[in-house]
Amino acid sequence: MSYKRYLITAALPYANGPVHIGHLAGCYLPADIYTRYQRAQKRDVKFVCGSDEHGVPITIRAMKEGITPQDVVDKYNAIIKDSFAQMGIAFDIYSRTSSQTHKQTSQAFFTKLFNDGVFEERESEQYYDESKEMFLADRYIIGTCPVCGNENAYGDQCERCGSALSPEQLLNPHSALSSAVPVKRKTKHWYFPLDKYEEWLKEWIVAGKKDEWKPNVYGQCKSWLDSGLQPRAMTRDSEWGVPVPLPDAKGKVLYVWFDAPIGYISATKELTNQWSDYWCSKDTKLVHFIGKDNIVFHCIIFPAMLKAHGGFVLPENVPANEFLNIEGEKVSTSRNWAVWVDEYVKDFPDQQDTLRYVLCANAPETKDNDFTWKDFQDRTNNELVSIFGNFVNRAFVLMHKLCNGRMPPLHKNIMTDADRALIEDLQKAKTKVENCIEGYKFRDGLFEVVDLARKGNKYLQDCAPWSLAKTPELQQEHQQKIDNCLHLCLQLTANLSILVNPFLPFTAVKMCHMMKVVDRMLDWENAGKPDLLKVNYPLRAPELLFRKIEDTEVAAQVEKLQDNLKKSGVATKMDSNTTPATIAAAAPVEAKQDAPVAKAEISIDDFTKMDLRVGTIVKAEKVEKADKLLKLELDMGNEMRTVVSGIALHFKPEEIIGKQVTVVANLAPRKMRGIESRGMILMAQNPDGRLIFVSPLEMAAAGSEVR
Ligand code: B3M
Ligand code: ZN
Repeated sequence: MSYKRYLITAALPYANGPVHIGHLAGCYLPADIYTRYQRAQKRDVKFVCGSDEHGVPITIRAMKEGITPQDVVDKYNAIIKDSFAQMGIAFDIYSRTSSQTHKQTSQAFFTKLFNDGVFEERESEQYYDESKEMFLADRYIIGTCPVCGNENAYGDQCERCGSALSPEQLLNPHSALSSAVPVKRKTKHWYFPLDKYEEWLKEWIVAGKKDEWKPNVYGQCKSWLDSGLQPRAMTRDSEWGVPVPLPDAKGKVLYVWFDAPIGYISATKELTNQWSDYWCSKDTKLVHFIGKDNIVFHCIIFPAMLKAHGGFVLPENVPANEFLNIEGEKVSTSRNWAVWVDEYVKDFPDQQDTLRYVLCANAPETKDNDFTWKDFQDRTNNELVSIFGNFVNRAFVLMHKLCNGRMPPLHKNIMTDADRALIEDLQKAKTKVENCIEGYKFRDGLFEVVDLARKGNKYLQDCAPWSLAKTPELQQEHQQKIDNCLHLCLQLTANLSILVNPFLPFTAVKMCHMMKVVDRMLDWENAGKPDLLKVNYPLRAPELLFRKIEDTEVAAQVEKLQDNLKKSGVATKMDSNTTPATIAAAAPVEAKQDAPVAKAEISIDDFTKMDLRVGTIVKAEKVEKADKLLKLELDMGNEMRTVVSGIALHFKPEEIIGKQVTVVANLAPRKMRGIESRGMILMAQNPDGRLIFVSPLEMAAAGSEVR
């Protein structure tokens, strides 16, 4: 189906800290690549984003820094906005949810649902600080962790042992604001009846979207839908947020996940008077780029809100990336284990495209990935510099040397098969890159571009025009061949600039400058043409597109990470002295996922009956007419085994090849869909329903016993 307009959103970052490269890789860079490509296609596109300035994360940060929430959002909004601008993330608007437009828009949205009788009013018991006269969010309750004894555990989590907690589980609970012992108080909130939208969501997602949406996104939605949806409170007791627009709602604000996604609408309103063309028309393709921790809000809650309101377009796709770890460890802002974008641009001035390249080439598109500074160096030096940069540079230098600095002609009568093959590669690359970007496979798209440069390098190496020009006589004799080679290399360069533009926009602009062409040449329709540069046109001297990353730079960055970690000392206690007389957003208690039920005791003999082994997945394929099942071939060391496993909604066959799994090897064989399954693979299941491989931490020999 073709669309008249594109509305592209990127998750609104909380203005409670700077953005790190995990944010870029997860959401903003893919969204920017996609948008730049659509713009180059001359499509009507709007790219909106802004700071998420409400909610507990903001008030917590205010408390930590001893400043007001307003100070917090003013400070970080400016830093974040600047980081994006520096990295070339080209939003049409970067707004803030503290804007007047947003207040009006989100209140009007709430009022419409209220007037239509959508909400259910409910009373619940919440922790309350009597001395501060306010309800307390879970984060504002501190006590002793029942698991590890840490005396400074929060009401939602212990940061020492990582246990997820509820305030009721804390021993000796007290308020982080006053040290008072909190009491329970009744409070009223407005709940959105998600349960009533379950059927509709199933129809829309399960019946409608499963082939389009990424498996990780679809899988999470499916597991939420399968476990049944509950009404969810859309208001909170707090002074920080959008006030609930009802007469009997003093001290209550909209839940941050109610107002934040409406922020996409508010931002579009601020951008253009024609905002409703984008939001309220079926011709719009709405795409939400997000990180994986935001899936349920964008795929279930916000669409249900839009549906309840009526009149709005629903997202066509919600591409969510997984997480990017740093040097083998999860990003942690409290431990300061992160690479901050504002620091990167200071440490590596004018190297934005280098980071864009590495983050895209290593994007966590299908699984969590790892960023290491060594890999940053390797990819930059071995791919960007050696392949892409080197090709462009050589083509320009040789053209200046052997063709008087002008675009040489193409002598058709002496064209070789290699010449024709290069033209064909250049023509094919357009469609390949296009398909990748349209399918949200940005890594693959980027590899196609680099691959084209690689082909250019090989072609140039094989023609070796320098060897045809060893002496003036020789050169004269071979000038036509030399012309052809450099003509094609330069046309290829022009094509590379168009194809690379969505990914590395700074580089594309530099290349246009060298070729003395206007930016319009970067229009996507020009890709695939072998005659973009005019014959005899004088071209500029080459500029350095990329530079090598030195070992010392890598070492300095690794050291910086370690230093930050040491300096952070991990904040375990909220300092109540620095607490401004501020706000605590008290979240109504939401049903926590039940812990798995413990099973009856077994003897050691029971255990040793099990034959557990490590298997390596060598083949995986879908089982026909069974959308949950994958047929796996496992290398068990001394034999191959077929195992049928119910993991197809969670993993794509191609992404699990090579993974090691723990196998219950002596389970009685069982026929499933006519296939004999010999054994079972073990998986961990997260509370959110996600499945995680239970694999050895290092590669083990296939068939190794697990004891
Ligand atoms: N601020 C969460 C986050 O930054 C949240 C996203 C809002 S998108 C409407 O991860
Ligand atoms: Zn603990």
